[in-house]
Amino acid sequence: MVDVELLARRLVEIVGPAHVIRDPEQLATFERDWTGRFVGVASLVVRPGSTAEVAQVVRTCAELGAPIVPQGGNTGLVGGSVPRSGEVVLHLGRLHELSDVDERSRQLSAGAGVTIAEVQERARQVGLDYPVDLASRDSATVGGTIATNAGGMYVGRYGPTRAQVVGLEAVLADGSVISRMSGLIKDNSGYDLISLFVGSEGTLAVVTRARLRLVPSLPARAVALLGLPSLERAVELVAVLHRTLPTLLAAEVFFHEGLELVCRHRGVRPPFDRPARCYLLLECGGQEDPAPGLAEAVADVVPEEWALLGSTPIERSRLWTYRESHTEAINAEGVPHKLDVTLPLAALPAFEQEVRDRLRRRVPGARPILFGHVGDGNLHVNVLGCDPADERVEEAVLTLVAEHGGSISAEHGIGVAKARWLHLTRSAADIAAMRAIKRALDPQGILNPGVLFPPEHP
Ligand code: 2HG
Ligand code: ZN
Repeated sequence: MVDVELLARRLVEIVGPAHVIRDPEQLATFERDWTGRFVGVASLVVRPGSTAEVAQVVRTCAELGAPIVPQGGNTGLVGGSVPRSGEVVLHLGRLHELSDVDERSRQLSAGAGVTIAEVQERARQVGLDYPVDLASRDSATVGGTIATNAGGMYVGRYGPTRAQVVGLEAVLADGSVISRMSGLIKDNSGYDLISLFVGSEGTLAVVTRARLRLVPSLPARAVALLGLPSLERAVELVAVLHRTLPTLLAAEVFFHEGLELVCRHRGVRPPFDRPARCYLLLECGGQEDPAPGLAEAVADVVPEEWALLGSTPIERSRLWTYRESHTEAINAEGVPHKLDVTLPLAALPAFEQEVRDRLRRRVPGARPILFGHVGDGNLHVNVLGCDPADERVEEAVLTLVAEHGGSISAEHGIGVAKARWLHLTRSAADIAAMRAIKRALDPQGILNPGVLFPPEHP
């Protein structure tokens, strides 16, 4: 048993009384995830203000055997950033330093608590951009997006978070600090710990700072929204457009049932006079206006009445709203099951049909709402209408993913939500190797227990 009184006293000595939270009312916001599906109890929340303080906090927790749940913007969707049963929540929000952009290397350094929107804004001041972009940009943090290897809208063009992280500072489970912040693009001196820690979901180390690669900004943008008869047609079109439209940055998909929800929730009119089965949103970017090229490419592939073009910022954001508002519109209806999965593109259309059938048959009342990043084969299968604890939903969806050769997590991570199903798309040898790494770096198992791996001896 952890002596919480002693732990709290020791942590107050490190960070000061203002940054150790124990009041139940204040704790509540740290104990619940954004969807409301994952709610737990924290013994306390500690908010260190520097890497040195994080190191001391982790060392103290290790000494007293107190498990830790690192937390950033708490926008994760797999329950990986909220406590389960009395852990210490290590909140990284005060690590808020953001460097100027080094224009020679096109890089900047950011503390774990800096938001993605703040990184983007700093980059844009000098004609660059941070290419990880997601609807939760104003709350999601550098540390959290690194822990989950977040993807977002522009992965097809720029890769996920892992591709942007050129340096990292992290605190290991014994309180030692690893700092590789020089931002060297070429550096083959031993194991690539940076890549290993990105996407490790707080189970191997606590990320405190990162060196991030920036890309030239593409200020001229254009968006098109197409109404299509099927996901199969969307997949075909995206394959063609990748060849013929070099300015293509994003290819997003949603369906009739999600659009209805969004229109109701946001009070907006549907984009077309008649509903389509599937909607494909395309975004192009360049130094010069990509709208004429996009319009021409679209005109070649869909009838005029099923295409809308947005070139002004207002028109573009109106079209993006249909896609970006899915998450909040779904949450406004109830607590969803969220299954972020990825499939080989050839299997995506069959999966989309079968997952609806399978859910209907196996989980009466299930209301699937699908959307995602079609260019990456990444669908977000959201399911309303079932008890949040009803794991038949996960079972039905994730086994189908495995049957089609996909992965049970594309960009949100495994968290606690999917740990039980890791074996579906990772072999026994693979899981044993991952467990060996976990044991080597965190022998006491204090970093984010319950996340990623199922219990070894259930
Ligand atoms: C998105 O693509 C995010 O909008 C959230 O990854 C997905 O809410 C979801 O399931
Ligand atoms: Zn997504």
